[in-house]
Amino acid sequence: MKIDVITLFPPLVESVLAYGVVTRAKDRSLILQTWNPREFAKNRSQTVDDKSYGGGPGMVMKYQPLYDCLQAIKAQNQGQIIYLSPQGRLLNQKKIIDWSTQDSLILLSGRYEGIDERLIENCVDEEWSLGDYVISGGELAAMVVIDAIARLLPQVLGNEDSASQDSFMNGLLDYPHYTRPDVTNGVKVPSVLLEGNHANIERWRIKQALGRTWLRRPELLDQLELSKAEQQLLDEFIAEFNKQECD
Ligand code: 9D3
Repeated sequence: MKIDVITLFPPLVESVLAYGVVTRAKDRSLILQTWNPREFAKNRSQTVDDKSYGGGPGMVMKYQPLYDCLQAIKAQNQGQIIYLSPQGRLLNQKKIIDWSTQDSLILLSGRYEGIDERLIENCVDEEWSLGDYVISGGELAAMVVIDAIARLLPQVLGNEDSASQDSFMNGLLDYPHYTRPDVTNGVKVPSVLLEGNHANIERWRIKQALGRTWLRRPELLDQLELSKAEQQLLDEFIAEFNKQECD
């Protein structure tokens, strides 16, 4: 997969390749290329921003350098143009999975107050946000997208990895995890995990995943169609939770 990123800070976006899953981007046939719109600015000072029509604080990214940069990319990448912005739809794993199956993508990272609206109307296919909080530009958002996609790409060589067992792959939060020792500061690991009965362990994990989703992210449950067995495990969790509350 090829990902082209338009950014005023190429080294920032490229630093996503320095750690973790994306380090081995090549093993996952991921090719990352950054493009600086400043190199497409026509005036001598290579200006990429200007004042906002209508006034007010903050600068806006100019149309022309971004447009010319996009035309150069489009000569070699026909993928969707994704603008990362606070005005976008809330990004989710379903969208990441969709993107991970594409041959190529173009990510557009904004700075300042954002980009000239006409570029969004003319050139942008989709606009996506990380969430309802403010970061200072689209680069970190692009890096999040790159990381999330990279870990889903099949490794050309090497071990099967855990991505397919992910939390969110099934629409639920993950169950709790424990490792040695079996007691820390007097707190024991749940005994079912030490007993070696794999059917019981699986049931406990599903129950915890359902229960934690019910407690912390109930809106995720609304989007799911639980099986009879899952509904029963959740009912057990809720009953035990309510009992605990009364104690
Ligand atoms: C005057 C209002 N502006 C500052 C509070 C709005 C604003 C402009 C540009 C807020 C943030 C940004 C830069 N943010 C991004 O480019 C961005 C982002 C984000 O801030 N939050 C969540 N997801 C994303 S994706 C890109």
